[in-house]
Amino acid sequence: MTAQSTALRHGATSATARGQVTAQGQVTAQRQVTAQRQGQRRGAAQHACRVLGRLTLLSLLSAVTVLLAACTSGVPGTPGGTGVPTAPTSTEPAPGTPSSSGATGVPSPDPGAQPGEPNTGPGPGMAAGPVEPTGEPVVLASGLEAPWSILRLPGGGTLISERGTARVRELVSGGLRDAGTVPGVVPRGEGGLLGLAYLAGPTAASGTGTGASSSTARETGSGASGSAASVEAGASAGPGGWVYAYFTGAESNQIVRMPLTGTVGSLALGSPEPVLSGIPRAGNHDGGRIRFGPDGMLYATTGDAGDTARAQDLGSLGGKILRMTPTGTVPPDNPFGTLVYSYGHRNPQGIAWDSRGRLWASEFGQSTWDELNLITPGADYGWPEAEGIAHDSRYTDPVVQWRTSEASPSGLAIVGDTLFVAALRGERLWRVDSSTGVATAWFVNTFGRLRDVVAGPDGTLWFVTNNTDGRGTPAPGDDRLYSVRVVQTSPPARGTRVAPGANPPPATAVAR
Ligand SMILES: [Ca+2]
Repeated sequence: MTAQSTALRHGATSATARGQVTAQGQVTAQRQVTAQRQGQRRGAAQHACRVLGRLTLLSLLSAVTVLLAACTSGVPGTPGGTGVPTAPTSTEPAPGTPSSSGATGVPSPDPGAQPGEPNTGPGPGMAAGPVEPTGEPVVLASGLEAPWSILRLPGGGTLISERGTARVRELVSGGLRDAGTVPGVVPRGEGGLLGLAYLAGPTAASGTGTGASSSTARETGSGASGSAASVEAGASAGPGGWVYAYFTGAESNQIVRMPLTGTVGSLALGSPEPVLSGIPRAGNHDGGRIRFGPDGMLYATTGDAGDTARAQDLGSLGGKILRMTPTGTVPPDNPFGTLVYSYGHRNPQGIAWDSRGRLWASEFGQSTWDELNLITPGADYGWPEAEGIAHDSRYTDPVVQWRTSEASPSGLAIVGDTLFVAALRGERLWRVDSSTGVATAWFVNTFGRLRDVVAGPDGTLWFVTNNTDGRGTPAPGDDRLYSVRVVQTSPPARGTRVAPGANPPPATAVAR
């Protein structure tokens, strides 16, 4: 909405400017004709002043002095003093002036940020504003084994991680193929190959760019959106860049990155290089979502790995949201001078930014409340002292909380400014209006456990089931990747609208 209205304002300003240019051009032409007729090369102001001067000589001598004095204040030779009436000064805000619309009263951690990934923001042809699913989801792929993360590449192509097999599958026409297997993955419990992220930029292995060493990506990597153009320009040679993976290794949870080689339809992964290790691992609470922010930094959600004290320990990488450079170093503006961006988390597994650059995260609660949090740097989200909304000034409360039986929220996507949360135990897709905090449930008990959700192409939303992870009841062909269309929500039904077709009526979550 803000971007659109800003664009409209700029468009109107440009139109006004063009009108001024046209008017000035006409006046200039008239002036030239007059000058030719008189055989003189002088400006319109001079001419006008002379005419006025002649008139006054024939009539009122006392008025002559006043009029000529006024004319001489704008004679040719003075910069800008052409005698053409000056257009009124525009009262429109300058480009880049923030709009006051859409405010929720929550400060932005990065007001100057722009949406960073291709799967944020409304799809092509879709107006800004709240959106919701419409129609029946269609199957894009089946036969996945405990899929965990859907990664849509900016220039086309989709990769999906499998938790237990450590494979990265590529979505191709008619099914799936293997793009590679991440070495060193030691699956156990909730651990295994988890989140994927993408960074455009030159790598030694991909052969893109100028063939610079892999460390060059540190300087050139500026987030997915900033590099999308270079990806498209090199589409014939393949997307190149890096695929990042968060996985459970023998000793710890870790993040590596692998050069992405090949072209869409035959993508492959090169040898991994380490980005970060030492994140506590366990059978449960391994976090695992990674994503590049609009600031070009890599964010990772980590769990407490079964030791609740880690969440409040600023010296531990567990129970945190981490922020790092593309090579895993500490950005100079992190709140504690470490990789810790926020703390007091139990097991966050979803992360996404809205159009204002605000970071949202989904989090598994213990036994009472699951959470959707708005993340600000340095804030304490309460675990293990608080679960859900605590009204304790020491902790930042969630914006939305759900009963754990209705959620167990993993992947998080933002389309426009509408949030979608993939719920495992709740077996549904939660839709949250970021401006009101109202949550509605979709596809309840329809497709089983949902692990991840991302914005798809052309006004669609993609989500993947997670029925083969040992905790679900897989149907033949599970797990599946689905696509469903999203459309603008029709007011005033927002938040209470019932999905069409066979979808069960949505339930409203407890929202603050
Ligand atoms: Ca909390």
